[in-house]
Formats: sequence, structure tokens, C-alpha cells
Amino acid sequence: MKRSFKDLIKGLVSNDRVCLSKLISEVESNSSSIFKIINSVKKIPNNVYTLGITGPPGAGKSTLTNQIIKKLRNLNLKIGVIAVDPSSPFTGGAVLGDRVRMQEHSLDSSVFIRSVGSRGDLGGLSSCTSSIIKLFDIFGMDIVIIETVGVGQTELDIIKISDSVLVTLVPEAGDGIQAMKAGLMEIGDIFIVNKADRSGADKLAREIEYMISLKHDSSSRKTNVLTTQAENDVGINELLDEIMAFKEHEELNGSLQKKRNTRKLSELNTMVEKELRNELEKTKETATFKELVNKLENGLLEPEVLVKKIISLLKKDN
Ligand SMILES: Nc1nc2c(ncn2[C@@H]2O[C@H](COP(=O)(O)OP(=O)(O)OP(=O)(O)O)[C@@H](O)[C@H]2O)c(=O)[nH]1
Ligand SMILES: [Mg+2]
Repeated sequence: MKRSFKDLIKGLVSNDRVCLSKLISEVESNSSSIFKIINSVKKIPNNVYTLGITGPPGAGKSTLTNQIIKKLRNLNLKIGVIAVDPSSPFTGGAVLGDRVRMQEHSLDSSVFIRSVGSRGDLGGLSSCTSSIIKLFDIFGMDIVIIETVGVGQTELDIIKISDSVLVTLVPEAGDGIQAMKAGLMEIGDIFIVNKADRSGADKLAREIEYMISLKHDSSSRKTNVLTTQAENDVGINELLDEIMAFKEHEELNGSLQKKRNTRKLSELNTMVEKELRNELEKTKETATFKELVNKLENGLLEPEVLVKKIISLLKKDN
């Protein structure tokens, strides 16, 4: 039997994975659904910590995510993963790769992994990603990991939804330079040189440290560069310690709260602007609006005078 929207929300709040899955599909296919959901639950816990993992294709982001999940599960934390698929919806290549890499957690009821397409209006990040984070939050997740491929400027949007950003690079020719070009150096809170079993990892780590030192301001916490071998579980404990230390640092000095407040305010602005545009479109259909435009066209009213009249029309509607 098909469950009603109301029942799905009830299920989400009471930890029903099927409801979570169905509501994710809902916000993916209809961006306004999240308004209905949030208005129904009124307040979301805001307990979730969002961890963005980005870097060039094949750097080992999914393998790292898989290892991080393992460690976080040992701490008994509930984890949501959003793998943003950069490929075309028809090839499904990256989605498959991500799935395979993390499939050992598929039977764990405290881990929920979801792949989403990247074609959205939030740059390279699908616009539904932030809605899914909210669903995970209501569901009671502690940590949400968002994996994106950092290849171009548009991918830098990861910073807008993450409490901390992990940039993953590999000791392949020119990776450091590529990262700089793609702007990744600017957004990383923690840098990882993965595939440290290959030669050149330490050299790349030192290069990144040097680049960071150029922009480091002494009042902020030092951005650290770690080397890992995700495949062999080497350096992952240290990485987790660093993630936790960064989180704690930002919690204590208030910058996490500040970041989140800025994010909410910018979300609100976008929503208000969108809503106002919708209202304006509706008002344009009214006889009064058409009359005013007619006067403008006949030279009876100037735009400077009309503005206020249009605004009062908008207000009258409400
Ligand atoms: N040598 C080596 N290979 C690794 C390591 N970590 C991951 N890999 C391999 O690198 C390949 C890519 O790993 P993924 O985890 O899929 O990389 P990704 O960054 O998620 O890739 P995309 O999502 O396609 O961008 C896989 O074949 C992994 O097994 C490592 O530490 N050393
Ligand atoms: Mg991947």
C-alpha cells in the first residue's frame, strides 16, 4: 500500500529507513517537497556534522569514505553518505564505483548511502543535496559525508554545505598544480595525500604544506596535510583524529556556529527571493498591474514612481 506523505514524514522521524529512502526520492524529483517536510516537522535537530570530501577523479575518495565510515561506526555514530555522481545519468560509472567501494556497509542499519546526479542549479552540486542532508538530520544521523569530484570551479560549492572540507590528492604528476588551478587549495580544511604507497607522496605533502603556509594567518588553526593509504587502512586513525580535532576547535571558538548561521541566512535569502519572484509573476496577471504597465507605456507614469505601487500591490495580495 502506498504510504501518504504524512506517514512518510512520521516514519522518517521514527527512524524508518524505507521512509527516509522514499523522501529522498521525493526531494530529488520535486524541489519544493522539502518545504512541506520541514513545515510539517517545524524544527530540525541541527545535530548533523557535514563532512565534504572532494578531489580529482579516482583519488580514492570513496575508499577513504569507506574507511572513515568504519571508524565512525566503531564510535557508534550514525552515518549518511551522499555520493554526488559527476557522470552522465546514462553511464552510471561513478555511482557503481562508489557503491562497490562502500557496499560492506549496506547491511548496517546505521549507515545510509545515497548517490545523486550532479546536474543541478547549485553549480556542480545537485540542489537536492542540502535537502537530503536535512532529511538525514531529521532521521537522526550524526555525520553526513558528501563525496564530490573536485574538477572545476562549480565543484567548489561543496564548501557551502560542509562543516569541514577534506581535499584528497594523489602523488600523480602535477596533482598539486591541478588542485591549485581548480581552487581546491582555497577550500580545504584538511588535506590528504592518498595512495601514499606510491612514490612522491611526501614530496606532494610538502608542496601543499608550503602553499598553505603562504596564506596561513597566525590567528587561525594550522591546516594540516596528512598522508594515507586508504586501500590499506594506513593513516586513517590519524585522519579521524584530525577531523575530530578540527571539529572541536571550530565548536569551541564559535566558528562552526558562525559558518552555519551564515549558511542559513544565505539559504533564507535565496528562498525569499525565489518566493518574491513567484509572487511578482502572479501579480503580473492582475488587472491592476496591467493597468499600471499601460500607464507606463503611454508615458503617464515613470518606472521610478511605479516601483512603490507594484510593491504595495504585492503586499496587498498577502
Ligand atoms: N595504490 C593505491 N590505490 C588506492 C588507494 N586508495 C584507493 N585506491 C584505488 O584507487 C582507485 C579509485 O578509488 P576510489 O575510491 O573509487 O576513488 P574516487 O576518488 O572515489 O573515484 P571517483 O568517485 O570515480 O572520482 C580504486 O581502484 C582504489 O582501489 C591507495 O591508498 N593506494
Ligand atoms: Mg568515488
